[in-house]
Amino acid sequence: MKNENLFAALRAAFPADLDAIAIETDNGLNYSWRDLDRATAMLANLLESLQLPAGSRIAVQVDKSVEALALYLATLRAGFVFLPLNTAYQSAEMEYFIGNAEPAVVVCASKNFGWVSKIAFKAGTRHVFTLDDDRTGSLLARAAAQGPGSDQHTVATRQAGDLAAILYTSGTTGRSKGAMLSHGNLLSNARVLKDYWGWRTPEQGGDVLMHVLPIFHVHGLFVAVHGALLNGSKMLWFAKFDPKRVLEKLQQATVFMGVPTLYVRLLAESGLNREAARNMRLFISGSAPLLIETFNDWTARTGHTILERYGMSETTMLTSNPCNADARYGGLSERRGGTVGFPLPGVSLRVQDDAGQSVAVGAIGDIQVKGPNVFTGYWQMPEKTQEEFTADGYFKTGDVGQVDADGYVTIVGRSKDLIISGGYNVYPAEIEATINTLPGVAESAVVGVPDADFGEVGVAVVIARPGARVAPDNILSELKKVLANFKIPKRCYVVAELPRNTMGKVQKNLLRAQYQKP
Ligand code: MLC
Ligand code: AMP
Repeated sequence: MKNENLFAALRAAFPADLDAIAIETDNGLNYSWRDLDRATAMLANLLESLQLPAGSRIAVQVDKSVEALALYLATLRAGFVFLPLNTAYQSAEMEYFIGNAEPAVVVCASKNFGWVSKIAFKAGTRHVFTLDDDRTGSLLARAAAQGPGSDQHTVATRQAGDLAAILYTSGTTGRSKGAMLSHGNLLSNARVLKDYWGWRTPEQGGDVLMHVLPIFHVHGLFVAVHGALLNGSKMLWFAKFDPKRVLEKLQQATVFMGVPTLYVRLLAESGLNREAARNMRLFISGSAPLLIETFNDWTARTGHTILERYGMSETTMLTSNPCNADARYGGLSERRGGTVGFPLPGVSLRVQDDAGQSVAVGAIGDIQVKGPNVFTGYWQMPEKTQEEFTADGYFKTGDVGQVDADGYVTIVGRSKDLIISGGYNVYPAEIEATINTLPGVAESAVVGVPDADFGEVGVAVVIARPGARVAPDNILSELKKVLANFKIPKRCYVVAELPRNTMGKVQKNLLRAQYQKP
């Protein structure tokens, strides 16, 4: 039987010289391709030795490190299902994810072992390991203790439809949903992007990816990592985004991927100029709207045109501005600011009105997509899955947009009530529900307002119960105790009433306009 395991394809793309450097870290460590092969083999052997049931989830909440990346690759290699979790998640959030996904293995930072293991064991998890960003922790100790031969491992055979990863995305109502992505979803998208973004072969001079994003979301984990590995390209690995460090090393890179906030922060550095970017081939932006000013300023300062693309956890990448001339669109090669480019090869994208009819060219409607990259459904939520697909199999993205006569897609808004802050999704419904449990609070509304750094940030507007005294600062400090830090509204107001329409629904557009400026 053909092995359609994503790791098998990534491993096959390793260069012939396994002693060449695959990853160079920000703190001066070099990992060869052989190191990656051995580390993933050892971790895959460890996972297999645990005698886990088929399809077991391996939930991981650890700081970014090459070993954390190896754990992801080892999970694929052994044929289990990877479940990455944002390091900002706090205990109530973790309790939900672990309770919902019922992972067989949980890996966490040793500083969090106490509370994470308590949650995990309560949820029936059999194994909890630790992994720290300084190459320590019980996971690596156990892997190292396996003895001779443990650095050899035959990649588990998996079919394209088998599950490779679950990514939790918050819901506009209710709790987060786990998007199930298969080996085929991830590999098909990685192959399309390798071609579409013109990753260079060694004969063409090769590429070097500067990797600065977290590895618990689609952008850093799939788009960036798969891109480099499938091309056998070296990565310059940064544990955290630091614009000064990026500029120091930029001349050693050819490809950079970031959310718009990273571009805004780099533009604030005087060292960003043509010279710093002279060896670069491609700057890619996504996960949130890139302002046209950022797009234009970048070109003026570096001489490079940012390539903006659009994707989601449920679908990985959907559209992209062209890297080279796109024969499907009359040979157009222009990267148009404010647009997210063309549907990627293999992706069908349509824009529909409320009646379920496709709209005219240039008209605005709901973006729906279909393709080999589109996820298989939400983990144990068949009804939610059904709700999000049309009868003819298109996924409803919740994004609102238009396609122009040349084929460029523009996202103009969202039908889902969602704030995207610095590339992270924040769901007002979740924040409002948490605020509403606080003493003295009658009701609340959270809206997104423009922000120069994060693109958009949350603002909370709260109504107190009759006779209760509620202080905005207290609300924010209470939220900090239970929610990931990036979800905390940047401002909070306590007011007498919320604007409502005739149906009694809060008019968030009015709140957005009113609280746009501090
Ligand atoms: C950090 N903070 C944020 C924030 N990140 N606030 C709002 N939005 C954010 N994104 C706040 C913290 O709460 C904290 O506040 C303070 O900033 C400092 O925290 P930090 O962790 O030191 O921040 P920093 O390192 O500066 O992080 C900023 C960032 C980071 C932009 C580098 O947010 C980031 O890496 N974003 C990328 C997210 C990403 O990879 N998205 C891809 C999703 S995939 P306080 O008050 O506690 O001090 C996807 C699909 C697709 O969407 O298409 O790609
Ligand atoms: P996530 O659920 O974290 O995967 O976020 C996916 C959402 O991010 C999409 O549905 C879009 O709303 C948004 N998004 C991703 N890329 C872009 C982009 N280039 N421009 C605007 N929005 C984007």
